[in-house]
Amino acid sequence: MVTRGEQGVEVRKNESFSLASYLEEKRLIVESALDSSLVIGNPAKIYEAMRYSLLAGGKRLRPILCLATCELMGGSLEMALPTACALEMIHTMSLIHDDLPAMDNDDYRRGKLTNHKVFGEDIAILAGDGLLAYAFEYVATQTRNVPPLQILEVIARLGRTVGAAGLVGGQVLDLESAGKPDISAETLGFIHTQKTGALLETSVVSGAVLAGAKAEDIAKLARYAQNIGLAFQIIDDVLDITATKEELGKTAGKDLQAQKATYPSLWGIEESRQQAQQLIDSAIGELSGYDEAAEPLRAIAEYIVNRKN
Ligand code: GRG
Repeated sequence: MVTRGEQGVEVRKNESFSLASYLEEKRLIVESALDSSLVIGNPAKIYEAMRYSLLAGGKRLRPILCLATCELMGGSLEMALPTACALEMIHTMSLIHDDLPAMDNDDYRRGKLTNHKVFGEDIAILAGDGLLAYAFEYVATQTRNVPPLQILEVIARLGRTVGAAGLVGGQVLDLESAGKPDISAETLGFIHTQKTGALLETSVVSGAVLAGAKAEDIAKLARYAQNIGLAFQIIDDVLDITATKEELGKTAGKDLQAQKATYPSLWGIEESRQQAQQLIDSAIGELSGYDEAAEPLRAIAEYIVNRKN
Protein backbone atom coordinates (compact mmCIF):
# COMPACT_ATOMS: atom_id res chain seq x y z
CA MET A 1 0.00 0.00 0.00
CA VAL A 2 1.25 3.49 -0.84
CA THR A 3 0.27 6.45 1.33
CA ARG A 4 1.24 10.11 1.67
CA GLY A 5 3.49 11.06 4.56
CA GLU A 6 5.22 14.28 5.62
CA GLN A 7 5.47 16.89 2.81
CA GLY A 8 3.18 14.74 0.66
CA VAL A 9 5.91 12.16 0.08
CA GLU A 10 4.58 8.84 -1.16
CA VAL A 11 5.69 6.16 1.26
CA ARG A 12 5.27 2.41 1.25
CA LYS A 13 3.16 1.16 4.11
CA ASN A 14 2.28 -2.28 5.34
CA GLU A 15 -0.38 -2.97 7.90
CA SER A 16 1.92 -2.94 10.90
CA PHE A 17 4.52 -0.39 9.80
CA SER A 18 4.20 3.27 8.88
CA LEU A 19 7.38 4.83 7.51
CA ALA A 20 6.01 8.34 8.04
CA SER A 21 5.54 7.66 11.79
CA TYR A 22 8.88 5.88 12.03
CA LEU A 23 10.79 8.73 10.37
CA GLU A 24 9.02 11.33 12.50
CA GLU A 25 9.64 9.46 15.75
CA LYS A 26 13.34 8.97 14.99
CA ARG A 27 13.74 12.50 13.62
CA LEU A 28 12.46 13.96 16.90
CA ILE A 29 14.91 11.80 18.89
CA VAL A 30 17.78 12.96 16.65
CA GLU A 31 16.73 16.64 16.80
CA SER A 32 16.63 16.56 20.58
CA ALA A 33 19.99 14.74 20.85
CA LEU A 34 21.62 17.19 18.43
CA ASP A 35 20.22 20.17 20.33
CA SER A 36 21.71 18.98 23.61
CA SER A 37 24.96 17.77 22.00
CA LEU A 38 26.29 21.27 21.40
CA VAL A 39 25.88 24.03 23.99
CA ILE A 40 27.04 27.59 23.42
CA GLY A 41 30.57 28.06 24.77
CA ASN A 42 33.23 30.71 24.41
CA PRO A 43 33.68 32.31 21.87
CA ALA A 44 29.89 32.26 21.42
CA LYS A 45 30.05 33.24 17.75
CA ILE A 46 31.56 29.95 16.57
CA TYR A 47 29.13 27.84 18.61
CA GLU A 48 26.23 29.88 17.24
CA ALA A 49 27.47 29.30 13.68
CA MET A 50 27.84 25.55 14.32
CA ARG A 51 24.38 25.31 15.89
CA TYR A 52 22.81 27.43 13.13
CA SER A 53 23.52 24.79 10.49
CA LEU A 54 23.35 21.71 12.71
CA LEU A 55 19.82 22.58 13.84
CA ALA A 56 18.57 23.91 10.50
CA GLY A 57 16.41 20.89 9.74
CA GLY A 58 17.03 18.38 7.00
CA LYS A 59 15.75 14.86 6.66
CA ARG A 60 18.23 13.42 9.20
CA LEU A 61 18.49 10.36 6.98
CA ARG A 62 22.04 9.41 7.96
CA PRO A 63 21.44 9.31 11.74
CA ILE A 64 18.13 7.51 11.22
CA LEU A 65 19.86 4.83 9.11
CA CYS A 66 22.46 4.37 11.85
CA LEU A 67 19.78 3.95 14.53
CA ALA A 68 17.79 1.58 12.30
CA THR A 69 20.68 -0.80 11.63
CA CYS A 70 21.82 -0.78 15.24
CA GLU A 71 18.33 -1.82 16.33
CA LEU A 72 18.03 -4.38 13.50
CA MET A 73 21.28 -6.01 14.68
CA GLY A 74 20.02 -6.25 18.26
CA GLY A 75 21.60 -3.09 19.67
CA SER A 76 19.79 -0.28 21.49
CA LEU A 77 19.03 3.23 20.35
CA GLU A 78 21.23 4.63 23.13
CA MET A 79 24.27 2.72 21.86
CA ALA A 80 24.02 4.39 18.46
CA LEU A 81 22.77 7.89 19.31
CA PRO A 82 26.19 9.59 19.73
CA THR A 83 27.37 8.14 16.39
CA ALA A 84 24.06 9.14 14.80
CA CYS A 85 24.68 12.73 15.97
CA ALA A 86 28.29 12.60 14.74
CA LEU A 87 27.11 11.50 11.28
CA GLU A 88 24.80 14.51 11.11
CA MET A 89 27.61 16.83 12.32
CA ILE A 90 29.83 15.51 9.52
CA HIS A 91 27.05 15.75 6.92
CA THR A 92 26.24 19.30 8.06
CA MET A 93 29.87 20.42 7.91
CA SER A 94 30.15 19.02 4.38
CA LEU A 95 27.08 21.06 3.38
CA ILE A 96 28.53 24.24 4.94
CA HIS A 97 31.79 23.81 3.02
CA ASP A 98 30.01 22.71 -0.17
CA ASP A 99 27.96 25.93 -0.13
CA LEU A 100 31.03 28.22 0.11
CA PRO A 101 31.83 30.52 -2.84
CA ALA A 102 35.02 28.50 -3.50
CA MET A 103 32.91 25.35 -3.90
CA ASP A 104 29.31 25.12 -5.07
CA ASN A 105 28.53 28.72 -4.07
CA ASP A 106 24.95 28.67 -2.85
CA ASP A 107 23.00 31.21 -0.82
CA TYR A 108 20.36 28.81 0.50
CA ARG A 109 20.39 25.46 2.23
CA ARG A 110 17.56 23.68 4.00
CA GLY A 111 15.36 26.69 3.25
CA LYS A 112 17.62 29.11 5.13
CA LEU A 113 20.51 31.38 4.22
CA THR A 114 23.75 29.41 4.03
CA ASN A 115 26.19 29.60 6.92
CA HIS A 116 28.64 31.96 5.17
CA LYS A 117 25.79 34.30 4.19
CA VAL A 118 24.92 34.73 7.87
CA PHE A 119 28.31 34.46 9.61
CA GLY A 120 30.82 35.28 6.83
CA GLU A 121 33.13 32.93 4.96
CA ASP A 122 35.82 32.87 7.64
CA ILE A 123 33.46 31.75 10.38
CA ALA A 124 31.63 29.31 8.05
CA ILE A 125 34.91 27.52 7.27
CA LEU A 126 35.69 27.34 10.98
CA ALA A 127 32.15 26.22 11.87
CA GLY A 128 32.62 23.30 9.46
CA ASP A 129 36.01 22.50 10.98
CA GLY A 130 34.56 22.73 14.49
CA LEU A 131 31.72 20.34 13.67
CA LEU A 132 34.09 17.86 12.03
CA ALA A 133 36.42 17.73 15.03
CA TYR A 134 33.51 17.61 17.49
CA ALA A 135 31.95 14.64 15.68
CA PHE A 136 34.96 12.47 16.52
CA GLU A 137 35.19 13.77 20.10
CA TYR A 138 31.49 13.09 20.54
CA VAL A 139 31.63 9.44 19.47
CA ALA A 140 34.71 8.81 21.59
CA THR A 141 33.41 10.46 24.77
CA GLN A 142 29.65 9.88 24.66
CA THR A 143 29.19 6.28 23.45
CA ARG A 144 28.02 4.01 26.28
CA ASN A 145 27.63 0.23 26.64
CA VAL A 146 29.62 -0.55 23.49
CA PRO A 147 32.95 -2.47 23.63
CA PRO A 148 35.87 -0.07 23.01
CA LEU A 149 37.08 -1.95 19.92
CA GLN A 150 33.69 -1.44 18.24
CA ILE A 151 33.82 2.28 19.04
CA LEU A 152 37.33 2.41 17.63
CA GLU A 153 36.16 0.70 14.43
CA VAL A 154 33.41 3.30 14.03
CA ILE A 155 35.90 6.13 14.53
CA ALA A 156 38.25 4.61 11.94
CA ARG A 157 35.39 4.20 9.45
CA LEU A 158 34.30 7.82 10.01
CA GLY A 159 37.86 9.01 9.39
CA ARG A 160 38.15 7.11 6.14
CA THR A 161 34.71 8.35 5.04
CA VAL A 162 35.47 12.05 5.42
CA GLY A 163 39.00 11.93 3.96
CA ALA A 164 40.51 11.67 0.49
CA ALA A 165 39.02 8.17 0.07
CA GLY A 166 35.54 9.59 0.75
CA LEU A 167 33.91 13.02 0.89
CA VAL A 168 37.06 15.09 0.33
CA GLY A 169 38.16 13.00 -2.68
CA GLY A 170 34.64 12.94 -4.10
CA GLN A 171 34.35 16.70 -3.79
CA VAL A 172 37.68 17.20 -5.62
CA LEU A 173 36.47 15.03 -8.51
CA ASP A 174 33.14 16.82 -8.50
CA LEU A 175 34.82 20.23 -8.71
CA GLU A 176 36.97 18.98 -11.57
CA SER A 177 33.89 17.71 -13.41
CA ALA A 178 32.39 21.23 -13.73
CA GLY A 179 32.31 22.30 -17.38
CA LYS A 180 32.79 18.69 -18.55
CA PRO A 181 29.29 17.45 -19.39
CA ASP A 182 30.62 14.45 -21.34
CA ILE A 183 32.09 12.27 -18.59
CA SER A 184 31.03 8.60 -18.48
CA ALA A 185 28.47 6.96 -16.21
CA GLU A 186 31.35 4.98 -14.69
CA THR A 187 33.27 8.14 -13.73
CA LEU A 188 30.09 9.72 -12.43
CA GLY A 189 29.44 6.63 -10.33
CA PHE A 190 32.96 6.84 -8.88
CA ILE A 191 32.52 10.52 -7.93
CA HIS A 192 29.22 9.89 -6.21
CA THR A 193 30.34 6.72 -4.46
CA GLN A 194 32.87 8.90 -2.66
CA LYS A 195 30.94 12.15 -2.36
CA THR A 196 27.52 10.85 -1.34
CA GLY A 197 27.67 7.05 -1.06
CA ALA A 198 30.51 6.78 1.45
CA LEU A 199 28.74 8.63 4.27
CA LEU A 200 25.45 6.80 3.67
CA GLU A 201 27.32 3.48 3.76
CA THR A 202 29.11 4.43 6.97
CA SER A 203 25.79 5.50 8.48
CA VAL A 204 24.31 2.05 7.84
CA VAL A 205 27.42 0.05 8.72
CA SER A 206 28.36 1.96 11.87
CA GLY A 207 25.00 1.16 13.46
CA ALA A 208 25.66 -2.52 12.81
CA VAL A 209 29.25 -2.34 14.11
CA LEU A 210 28.08 -0.70 17.35
CA ALA A 211 25.54 -3.49 17.84
CA GLY A 212 28.30 -6.09 17.43
CA ALA A 213 26.94 -7.49 14.13
CA LYS A 214 28.67 -10.42 12.42
CA ALA A 215 30.87 -9.79 9.34
CA GLU A 216 28.29 -11.52 7.13
CA ASP A 217 25.53 -9.12 8.24
CA ILE A 218 27.83 -6.12 7.89
CA ALA A 219 28.65 -7.17 4.31
CA LYS A 220 24.95 -7.46 3.41
CA LEU A 221 24.15 -4.10 4.99
CA ALA A 222 27.11 -2.49 3.20
CA ARG A 223 25.73 -3.73 -0.16
CA TYR A 224 22.27 -2.45 0.79
CA ALA A 225 23.85 0.93 1.56
CA GLN A 226 25.90 1.08 -1.66
CA ASN A 227 22.73 0.53 -3.66
CA ILE A 228 20.67 3.12 -1.80
CA GLY A 229 23.63 5.53 -1.92
CA LEU A 230 23.78 5.53 -5.69
CA ALA A 231 19.98 5.64 -6.00
CA PHE A 232 19.97 8.61 -3.61
CA GLN A 233 22.38 10.53 -5.85
CA ILE A 234 20.50 9.66 -9.05
CA ILE A 235 17.30 11.03 -7.52
CA ASP A 236 19.24 14.06 -6.23
CA ASP A 237 20.25 14.79 -9.84
CA VAL A 238 16.65 14.31 -11.03
CA LEU A 239 15.30 16.63 -8.32
CA ASP A 240 17.84 19.30 -9.27
CA ILE A 241 15.92 19.50 -12.56
CA THR A 242 12.34 18.70 -11.56
CA ALA A 243 11.92 20.23 -8.08
CA THR A 244 11.46 23.87 -7.17
CA LYS A 245 13.72 25.99 -4.96
CA GLU A 246 11.00 25.85 -2.28
CA GLU A 247 10.84 22.05 -2.36
CA LEU A 248 14.64 21.69 -2.32
CA GLY A 249 15.35 24.45 0.20
CA LYS A 250 18.30 25.46 -2.02
CA THR A 251 18.86 26.78 -5.51
CA ALA A 252 17.47 24.45 -8.20
CA GLY A 253 19.09 23.79 -11.59
CA LYS A 254 22.67 24.11 -10.29
CA ASP A 255 24.03 21.14 -12.24
CA LEU A 256 22.92 22.49 -15.60
CA GLN A 257 24.33 25.90 -14.71
CA ALA A 258 27.73 24.37 -13.81
CA GLN A 259 27.61 22.24 -16.98
CA LYS A 260 28.07 19.09 -14.93
CA ALA A 261 27.36 15.60 -16.16
CA THR A 262 24.48 14.13 -14.19
CA TYR A 263 22.47 10.93 -14.46
CA PRO A 264 19.59 12.69 -16.25
CA SER A 265 22.07 14.29 -18.67
CA LEU A 266 23.46 10.82 -19.47
CA TRP A 267 20.26 8.78 -19.39
CA GLY A 268 17.30 11.17 -19.35
CA ILE A 269 14.90 11.57 -16.44
CA GLU A 270 12.75 8.46 -16.95
CA GLU A 271 15.68 6.09 -17.42
CA SER A 272 17.38 7.66 -14.37
CA ARG A 273 14.30 6.95 -12.24
CA GLN A 274 14.18 3.37 -13.53
CA GLN A 275 17.86 2.82 -12.76
CA ALA A 276 17.31 4.22 -9.26
CA GLN A 277 14.35 1.86 -8.75
CA GLN A 278 16.48 -1.12 -9.85
CA LEU A 279 19.14 -0.17 -7.31
CA ILE A 280 16.46 0.07 -4.64
CA ASP A 281 15.15 -3.39 -5.59
CA SER A 282 18.69 -4.76 -5.26
CA ALA A 283 19.10 -3.01 -1.90
CA ILE A 284 15.87 -4.57 -0.62
CA GLY A 285 17.04 -7.94 -1.99
CA GLU A 286 20.03 -7.78 0.36
CA LEU A 287 17.57 -7.73 3.28
CA SER A 288 15.72 -10.91 2.27
CA GLY A 289 17.20 -12.89 5.17
CA TYR A 290 15.72 -10.57 7.79
CA ASP A 291 12.16 -10.56 9.10
CA GLU A 292 9.89 -7.57 9.71
CA ALA A 293 12.58 -5.99 11.90
CA ALA A 294 14.20 -4.88 8.61
CA GLU A 295 11.01 -3.12 7.48
CA PRO A 296 12.36 0.37 8.34
CA LEU A 297 15.37 -0.23 6.05
CA ARG A 298 13.14 -1.57 3.25
CA ALA A 299 10.76 1.37 3.53
CA ILE A 300 13.60 3.92 3.69
CA ALA A 301 14.99 2.43 0.47
CA GLU A 302 11.63 2.93 -1.27
CA TYR A 303 11.35 6.43 0.16
CA ILE A 304 14.68 7.38 -1.43
CA VAL A 305 13.25 7.03 -4.93
CA ASN A 306 9.89 8.59 -4.09
CA ARG A 307 11.14 11.59 -2.12
CA LYS A 308 10.36 15.13 -3.22
CA ASN A 309 13.40 16.83 -1.62
C1 GRG B 1 34.32 16.19 4.86
C2 GRG B 1 36.45 17.35 5.52
C3 GRG B 1 35.25 17.33 4.69
C4 GRG B 1 35.04 18.34 3.83
C5 GRG B 1 33.85 18.46 2.98
C6 GRG B 1 32.44 19.89 0.65
C7 GRG B 1 32.83 18.47 0.79
C8 GRG B 1 34.10 18.18 1.52
C9 GRG B 1 32.09 17.47 0.32
C10 GRG B 1 30.78 17.65 -0.30
C11 GRG B 1 29.85 16.59 0.15
C12 GRG B 1 28.45 16.83 -0.33
C13 GRG B 1 27.84 18.17 -0.12
C14 GRG B 1 27.78 15.82 -0.90
C15 GRG B 1 26.37 15.93 -1.34
C16 GRG B 1 25.56 14.97 -0.53
C17 GRG B 1 24.10 15.22 -0.67
C18 GRG B 1 23.37 14.49 -1.73
C19 GRG B 1 23.50 16.06 0.18
C20 GRG B 1 22.06 16.24 0.34
O1 GRG B 1 21.69 15.37 1.39
P1 GRG B 1 20.22 15.34 1.95
O2 GRG B 1 19.24 15.38 0.82
O3 GRG B 1 20.15 16.72 2.72
O4 GRG B 1 20.10 14.19 2.89
P2 GRG B 1 19.38 17.09 4.08
O5 GRG B 1 19.35 18.60 4.07
O6 GRG B 1 18.01 16.48 4.05
O7 GRG B 1 20.22 16.55 5.18
